[in-house]
Amino acid sequence: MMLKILGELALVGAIASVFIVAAQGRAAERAAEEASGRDYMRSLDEMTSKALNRKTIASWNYESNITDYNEQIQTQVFLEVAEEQKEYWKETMTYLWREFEDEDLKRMFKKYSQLGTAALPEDLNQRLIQAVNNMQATYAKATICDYKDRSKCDLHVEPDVTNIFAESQDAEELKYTWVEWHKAAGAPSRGNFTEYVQMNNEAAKLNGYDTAAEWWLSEYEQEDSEEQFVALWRQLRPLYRQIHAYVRRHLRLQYGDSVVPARGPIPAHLLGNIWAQTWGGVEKFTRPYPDKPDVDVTAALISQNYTALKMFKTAEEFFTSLNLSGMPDLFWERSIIEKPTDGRDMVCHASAWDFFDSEDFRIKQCTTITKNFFLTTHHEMGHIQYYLQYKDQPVIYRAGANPGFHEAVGDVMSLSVSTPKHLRVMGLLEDGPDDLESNINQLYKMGLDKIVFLPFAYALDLFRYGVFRGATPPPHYTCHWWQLRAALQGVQPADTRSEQDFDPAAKYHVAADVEYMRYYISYIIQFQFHRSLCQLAGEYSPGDASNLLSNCDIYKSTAAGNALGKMLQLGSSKPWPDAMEMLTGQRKMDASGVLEYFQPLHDWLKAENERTGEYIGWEPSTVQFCTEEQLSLMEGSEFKKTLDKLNA
Ligand code: X8Z
Ligand code: ZN
Repeated sequence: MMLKILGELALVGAIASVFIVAAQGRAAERAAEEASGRDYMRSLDEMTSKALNRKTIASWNYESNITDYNEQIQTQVFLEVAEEQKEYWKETMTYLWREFEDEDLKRMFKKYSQLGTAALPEDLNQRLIQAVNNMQATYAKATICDYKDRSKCDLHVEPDVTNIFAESQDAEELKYTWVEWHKAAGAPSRGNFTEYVQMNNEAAKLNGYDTAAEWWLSEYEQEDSEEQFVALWRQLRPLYRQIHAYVRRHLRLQYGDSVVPARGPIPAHLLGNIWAQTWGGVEKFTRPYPDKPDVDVTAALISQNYTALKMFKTAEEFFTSLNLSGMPDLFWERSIIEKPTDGRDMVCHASAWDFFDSEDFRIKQCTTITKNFFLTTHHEMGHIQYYLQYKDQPVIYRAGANPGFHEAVGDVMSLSVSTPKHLRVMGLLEDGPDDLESNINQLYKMGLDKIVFLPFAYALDLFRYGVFRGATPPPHYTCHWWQLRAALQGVQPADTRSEQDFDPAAKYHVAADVEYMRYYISYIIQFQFHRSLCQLAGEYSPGDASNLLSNCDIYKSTAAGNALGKMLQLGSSKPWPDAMEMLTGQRKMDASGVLEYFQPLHDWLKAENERTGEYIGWEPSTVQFCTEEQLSLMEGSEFKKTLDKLNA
């Protein structure tokens, strides 16, 4: 008996060791595969760096000088690089990377397993490139005639249309300019946009997504991103409705009841910006306390002989004061910081470029000497700062923790730069009272930039999600676009619209295929970042009423700069909640930063709107943008469900 047991035990032992040996063999195989994956990843990343460098050079050459030749070269380079990437991708997919132990290596493989638009067959990729180039060129070249001098027909969006909207208070001139700009820049791109949507959706499918909407959303790495976006909007809406009602009342006083209906959406041409995305242009005649000294930074910049270069150097100094990086020599050599005067066509919309060689970083911007461009310069330099901080990461990680993070860096600087405290340090603002009324004026000014932007940004990409998903087909573009803008922003078009128009493409990011939810996210998380940086700088402690968040200036705080730099260095190597937690201790996007910042203004607006009896919210638009037929088709549709969710 004993012998039998011993014999059985020996047998079990023998079988076990066979298993162990086999398992050890597999583990060794896996380790070898993982090691080879690691080597492969190094060469893939090097190839990608060269490929992205080639593409970026070709794009820069085209966008800074729009000619047929430069377009042809750009298309050719894009197609060649796509073929190269396709070949690499096939090899990438032979690795069993999902079984790798090294989480970081897995993350890189996962990112590389998405081929992007290179997944398209060459002919479709070419159609996609062509459609975007056509829209981009239409936008960049669009010109309109002057309202007063109709023989002067070379007005571009930058600086001409922008200036008219910032300065004119002639409702007829504004309406005319609004209509003409949308005619010149929007309508001609309708067909190209439809083509772009089809090709982009094809690419999305080849990358494993239902539509390009899910593809764009994947950048936020969360299952429930869309629910988060709508929840954030519900938190912000009460504040928005107060500032909306307040501004509408003042516009009514300025332009009369017949131009601005008492309970209606605000006509979009009266808000000081061609897209009604920020409303700083109406600040001068809507200020809460008009008798308090005006804070006119544009006038100070001009009188102090600021140039584009001086604005850039000033912005750079803010970053270096935080112990962050200065701009490298190549940046100063190769950036374009003013509109060229040689008559060439160029994409003027400000942008910051990473050439993926860890050396070449540039900004392209048609700077004029205004407060807005002073802040935009900080915004763009924030992108370059991010590039510089993560330049030693593998190429696949040289991106923001999510797209909103990238947009937030420079804006965080601007939040400090815009404070009266900082402007005084800079000599851009004279000494003035530091009382409650001046403070409300200041917060109001910020609100016209920050609060009112949120529903604009949100509407823009809800529109494109709907188009990508087929809920908004081409015959309903205009109707749905204005339904969304009316629902979210409470604005209405300057004049009747029809499906002959295509107003979304009169906005740069639609014409240029730039995802826009990033700005919605940025305008929320930048206040979370600002709050944390201000605490690190010893400039703010929550609950201390004598130290408002809106008065904090992090200038010269190396504690703040070092903390921000650490987060930026991660690039996209970790999921964004990890990056956010490093700086803020929070793992969620959260509107409480915005709400805390604007609390005194919110209270003031509520009291003021109550005092004047202003209606809060808005009734349906009186300007027509949908036909009866379109409205009846909308009942019970997917699009209607989106609208209902927003209004809930
Ligand atoms: O496009 C920009 C930047 C370049 S990333 C100038 N912004 C958005 C816009 O102009 O619509 C910055 C704020 C919103
Ligand atoms: Zn940006």
